[in-house]
Parts: sequence; structure tokens; C-alpha cells
Amino acid sequence: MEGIVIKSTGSWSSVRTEDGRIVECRLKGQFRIHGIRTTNPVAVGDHVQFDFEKDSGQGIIYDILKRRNYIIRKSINLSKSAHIIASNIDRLYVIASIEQPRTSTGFIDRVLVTAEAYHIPATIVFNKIDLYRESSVIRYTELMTLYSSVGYGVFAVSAKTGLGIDRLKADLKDHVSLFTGHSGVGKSALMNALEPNLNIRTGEISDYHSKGMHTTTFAEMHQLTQGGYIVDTPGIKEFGLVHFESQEIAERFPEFRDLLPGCHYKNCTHIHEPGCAVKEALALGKINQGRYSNYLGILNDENLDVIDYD
Ligand SMILES: Nc1nc2c(ncn2[C@@H]2O[C@H](COP(=O)(O)OP(=O)(O)OP(=O)(O)O)[C@@H](O)[C@H]2O)c(=O)[nH]1
Ligand SMILES: [Mg+2]
Ligand SMILES: [Zn+2]
Repeated sequence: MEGIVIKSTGSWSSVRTEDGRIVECRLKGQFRIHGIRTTNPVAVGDHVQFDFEKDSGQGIIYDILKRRNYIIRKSINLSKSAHIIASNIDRLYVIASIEQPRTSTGFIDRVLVTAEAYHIPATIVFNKIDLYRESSVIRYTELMTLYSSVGYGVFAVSAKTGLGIDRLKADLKDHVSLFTGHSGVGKSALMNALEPNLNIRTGEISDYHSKGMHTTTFAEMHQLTQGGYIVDTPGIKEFGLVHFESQEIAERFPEFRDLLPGCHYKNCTHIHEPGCAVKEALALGKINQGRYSNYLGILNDENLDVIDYD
């Protein structure tokens, strides 16, 4: 039998078969993992092969098919271990907010750089626009202009009032999409706004820190009636990059990419070299200072810290 993992809690995975059944599966005992080492051998989105166990109706996964792509991160506390958030996705959505909680551009840019590794189209969704103060409205408008000029999709929505939800919904149709972002930005609330019968649990925002309470604890793929799937994920604090050569980072900034052949030195780091096309574009205001600062921050990620630029 073959199916797609829609939820995985470590030892158990829920697998959706082609005819729409959900089968609870375990991993076969002496399972060999190919490729990268991660904290989770099976990820949401994985295409797996399994056998039915006699009597129990449960399945035993004996193979994971090659992943077309995957979104991986490492956490700062466990910097040696990486975690695959989901695999085989078509689109990536960073759910962000200017307030309660606030998302830094350092976080956004790290997610975007990760999506670029597999050329997964990425989109930034500013949620909670119903509660923004005037200064926050100015801020998200600026950021939407910046990111759309670089080539990313941008949306401003409110899961609470429904503002902008129809446009977002049309964008999601017929794709397998991943929602990521800090705890409390409203990933699950957005899922409910897009598909009210899902009834996913949402959490409060703490009064003291204006942060979420980590309500969603496992990634889960949900089906949209209009066609398509969305993977709702647990909120994350930082997005640590995995498997990067510093030379590759600049190529993952679309607005740097075309300039790179113009640098005098072939192995230019775009930090201090003379004749650097990126620094020239920066001086002319053709590259955004904040994006450039986040580029430098990512190069420095050994002592990774989420950087913001205002
Ligand atoms: N005012 C307002 N509140 C919102 C909006 N979207 C979500 N919220 C509230 O924000 C809180 C957190 O929402 P969740 O959907 O649980 O956030 P999440 O991103 O899923 O959080 P985790 O599961 O912890 O990662 C809830 O109290 C929601 O009601 C919005 O557009 N406007
Ligand atoms: Mg949630
Ligand atoms: Zn350069």
C-alpha cells in the first residue's frame, strides 16, 4: 500500500491512502534512514509504502519514497539536530504579524532563503491587520512593497474579520501548501477561516509577552474543500538554516542573484571586497538595507540570533 503522511507524532504516523482512508502506521523496526540525519525520520508530506499488520488494521511503514523537496530547520537550543517541517510541498507561506506577536524580518528572510533552496514559491501573509496601530499599518505596507518588489507573493489578512481571506484562498487552490511562523500569529485561526469545518484548536496570546502559547503541537496536513491541502505547523521561535555554504546564501536572495556575475572577485562575500556589485547596488538604494543586513546575519548564523532592522 502507498500513502501520504498527514501527521506524525514520532512513533505513529497517520497515512492517507489514495482512496482517502486514514491508516495509523508505525515504522518498521530495523528501518534504515537514507540521506540526512534529522530528529524525525518521517515527515508530513512523505510518500510512504506500508503493509497492513494482521488483525490490528494498523500499518507498518517499510519505505519512504524520495522526497521532491523538504523544509528543514534547526533550533538554536539543539543546534546539532535538524527537523524536517514537511516534505513534498508546492508552496510555502510565512504567516507573520506586526503585533501580538511581532515577526522580525530576520525570521522571514531565513524562511525565504530556505524555500529558495528548492525553488519553492514563497509568500508572506501579514495576519491580524484588524488590530494594527497606525505605525504597524505603515510598517506592513512597506514590507509588502519590499517583498513583492523582490518577487514574493504578499497578502494582508485578518482571520478574525475575514478581510483578505478570499484572495488568499484562491491562491491556495489545488496546491500543497505549508504554513509556518511564530506561535500565536494565527496559523490555525487562518486555517479555520479558510475552512470553517476544520475547527482546529487555537490559543490565547499571553498578556505579558504578547506571544503565543504553542497550541499546535504537531504538523498536520488538512484538506481544502475547494481542492488542495495545507500543512498547519507548530509555532517556532527561530528558523535556523541547515546545510548551507556561505557562497550559496547570496544566490538565495533573488535581488542579489543577477548582480553576482558583476562582482570583481569570483568568490566575493559581498561584505568588504572592492568592486562588489551587491555593495554598489546597496549604495544606489537598489538593494534594501534591511535585506542586506539579514544577509550578513545569516552568514553569521553560527552565533545565530534573529535579526531585525528597524
Ligand atoms: N485580532 C485578531 N486575532 C487573531 C487573528 N488571527 C488569530 N488571532 C488570535 O490569535 C491567537 C493565536 O491564534 P492561533 O491560531 O492559535 O495561532 P497559531 O499561529 O496557530 O499558534 P501556534 O499553534 O501556537 O503556533 C488566538 O487567540 C486567535 O484568536 C486575527 O486576524 N485578528
Ligand atoms: Mg496553531
Ligand atoms: Zn560582491
